[in-house]
Amino acid sequence: MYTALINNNVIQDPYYRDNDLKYRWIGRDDWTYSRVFNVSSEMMKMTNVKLVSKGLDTFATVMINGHLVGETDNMFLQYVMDIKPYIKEGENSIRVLFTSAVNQAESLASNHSYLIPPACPVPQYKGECHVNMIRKEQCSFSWDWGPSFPTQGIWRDIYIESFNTSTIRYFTAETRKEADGSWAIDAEVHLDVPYGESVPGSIEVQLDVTGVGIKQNITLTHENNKLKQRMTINKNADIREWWPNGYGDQNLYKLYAFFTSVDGRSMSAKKITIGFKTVELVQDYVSGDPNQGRSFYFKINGVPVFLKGSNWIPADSFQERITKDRLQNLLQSARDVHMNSMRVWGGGVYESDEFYDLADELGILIWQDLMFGCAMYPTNPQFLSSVKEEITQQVRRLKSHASLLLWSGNNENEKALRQSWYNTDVNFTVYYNDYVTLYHDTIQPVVQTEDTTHPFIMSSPSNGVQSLQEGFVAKQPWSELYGDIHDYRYLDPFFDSSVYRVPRLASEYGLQSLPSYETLAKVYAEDDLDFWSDMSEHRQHHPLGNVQLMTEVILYLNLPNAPDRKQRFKDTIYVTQIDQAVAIKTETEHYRRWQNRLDNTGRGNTMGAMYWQLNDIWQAPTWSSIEYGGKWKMLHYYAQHFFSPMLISPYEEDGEAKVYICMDEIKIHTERHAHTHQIQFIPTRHHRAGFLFIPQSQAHSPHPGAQVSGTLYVSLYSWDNLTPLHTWTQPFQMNLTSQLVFSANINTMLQQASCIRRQNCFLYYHLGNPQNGPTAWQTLSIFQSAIGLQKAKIQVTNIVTVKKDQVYNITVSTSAIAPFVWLDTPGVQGRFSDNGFLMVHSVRYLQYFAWELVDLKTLDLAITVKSLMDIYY
Ligand code: BMA
Repeated sequence: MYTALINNNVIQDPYYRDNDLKYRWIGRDDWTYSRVFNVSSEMMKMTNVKLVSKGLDTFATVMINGHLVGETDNMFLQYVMDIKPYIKEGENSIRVLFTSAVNQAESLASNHSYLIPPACPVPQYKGECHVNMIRKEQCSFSWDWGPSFPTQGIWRDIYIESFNTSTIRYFTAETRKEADGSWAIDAEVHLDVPYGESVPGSIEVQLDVTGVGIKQNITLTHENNKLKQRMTINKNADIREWWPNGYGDQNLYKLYAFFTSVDGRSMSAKKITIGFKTVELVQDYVSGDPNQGRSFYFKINGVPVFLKGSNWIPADSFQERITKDRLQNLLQSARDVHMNSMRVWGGGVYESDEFYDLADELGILIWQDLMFGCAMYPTNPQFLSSVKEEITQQVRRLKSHASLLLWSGNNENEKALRQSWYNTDVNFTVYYNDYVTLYHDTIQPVVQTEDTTHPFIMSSPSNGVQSLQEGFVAKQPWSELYGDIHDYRYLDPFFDSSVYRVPRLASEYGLQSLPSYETLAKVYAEDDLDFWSDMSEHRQHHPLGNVQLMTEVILYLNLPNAPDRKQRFKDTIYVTQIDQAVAIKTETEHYRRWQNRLDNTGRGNTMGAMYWQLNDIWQAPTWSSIEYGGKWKMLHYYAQHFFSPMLISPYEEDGEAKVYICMDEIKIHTERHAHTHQIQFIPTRHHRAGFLFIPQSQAHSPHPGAQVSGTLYVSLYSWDNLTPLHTWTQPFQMNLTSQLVFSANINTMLQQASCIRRQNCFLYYHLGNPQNGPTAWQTLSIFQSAIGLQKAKIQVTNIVTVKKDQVYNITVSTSAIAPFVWLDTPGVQGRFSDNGFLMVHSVRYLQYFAWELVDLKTLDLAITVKSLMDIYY
């Protein structure tokens, strides 16, 4: 109803300033939608006429021509209502009367015999209470990165459907690899057959590959309304596997289902897109000692995949504004920085079909949370039956997607219960029983009956099978030895990898930053554009968030001191983005380095790094790497490097500079007609710079990588000179996906290079050509104490069109070493090939990719550039 009010000029942009507070009344009021529609005589002749609502948010009464046809209370359900008795040929009316979700939640809470906590969000969220009592997007009542807009309305398609005796309601498929290497499809066709009907007919399922299909005669009744059929596929058929981004192609196939009744009165068809892949969640003991815990990693088509990804939140408070273009831009941005996975977080919504279609096409594995997050939930019969229906429908809708990786029962509720975040310890048993009733007794059986190919975990974070063994709520669901972890540290030296934990898989970790000035200026008034303004405080929902942000800055950098207030705000935004980028880079690389190592307590074999959070719901300080509107923060550019298939990862330990190389881009060639497929490495763009590739040996467990040899160049620079003081070379040979290739005492290196002290120098690494191969750099002190940095004069010296109005080559030059070179194009939408980088050469060649057509002159005028020393006056 907010967008309806915007479109009718009743309200302003709800995102503007503190309009979220001014418009509180909207969510507390009731809203009714009505219209007239026509019914044709053909439709009237059909035996069944139904109103199908793919999404009503949330408490609605549906009236047709003044008759009640149905009531709803779950935003995530599809409702099918019989309207035949109430319609007539010609003009009809429909009214959908919504009641306030805020009021409903309130009254459900007050009628419940005990408190289901948390009652309300913390005051900083400026939100509404008791959202856990209702089946609605949990963050629509506010979150620590988002406003409270408790929407009401018709948020997905609504239409009238007519048929005679039956129609296909759900069509799903599971792909399965047989022992002999051939594929099979388990197809399921569910039909809607009214009581009392008995419909003889046939169901046909057909793959868009010649010769793969089945036809089955069946007599349908209300009780016997589905066909479940295995289709085996001849080994010679042209079937190619679906792979996540970086591991091979995203081969997709169309699967069709047709129903035809013998009397010809009913015909129905549905199409889905599927991919051939297998998923295995491996949870084996990591050593002979069971106290050292279990692994937690995924094999896709038998290949262990290190999950490189992030967390997805709803892309807007108003779901109807999320267009396919916006989804495409966000998911393409994820793919462009080498992500192979994404977690659809449990406090939002089960995303749209378009979202999962894009994930299929782009090779993004989806870790699908069920929509329960950061709360306890009720277990009264009405709630449970609604949940059961919700999970059934959503699993049927999503399970056939090639991109689906995993079902996960909830976000952080196991950990919250164990640590009594919401004071549940006052009556632990009650809340524990509710937990087990909901996730173990109700949800798990539904997921596992409806989908036999994708793994299910009860919570994230959890200890996986160990949580189950410990009664579904582990003693330490945050353990490094089992399952996944969520880990946040706001006051640690984020640039030092020794502060981070060594888990099996990190599915959440993050740090905040501010979005760009350009993005904030759209919703801030002139006077708000200051880090310490009331508006900046208003939009910071994370308690003490802004103070933490400043504390983090002074751990690493000097504060910007521009005399001009606006400039200082711009520079402050820039430093928060630097911190966030450096922190998440440090932590992610730390996880990648632990891929093939175990320490003597059993920690290690880390197989996933999914930072919090990819996208934003509005313009505010948050953990996102992409701003509301799509603009990349510095972190997103950094992700391109720290998720690179070929990573040079330096860090310091015990006075030594240590360098790992991590590799995981494996190109798979499937021999089309062979019984087994062969895995080979082929050179990719990074690898042309003088690498020798040797066929992989599968012998190295658990995560075999390439055998690659090459040379690492290690240069020591002083901050005041573009020519390195000294360069060492280190030949290496990789046998694993992640391996230590260089280690040297820093003091010795400083001596050899004749650098006076750490503060004056830094290390720079590359393999082959530093303009297009992987590079890395490592400071030897924090920037506050760095000596010798000059105010670099950086210029864009040349812009050349590559593709008219869309792609440009850009040359940047510098007069001195420049950290965190930041190019921006205020007013023009697009991205650079790289940004936020350290400039160690006098020239750097980049590309600009425009997201809307822009001519050369406009782009040239728009480009701004700055680097670290520019913020000090
Ligand atoms: C985790 C998430 C979110 C939250 C984020 C940042 O707890 O699951 O609930 O937004 O951390 O605080």
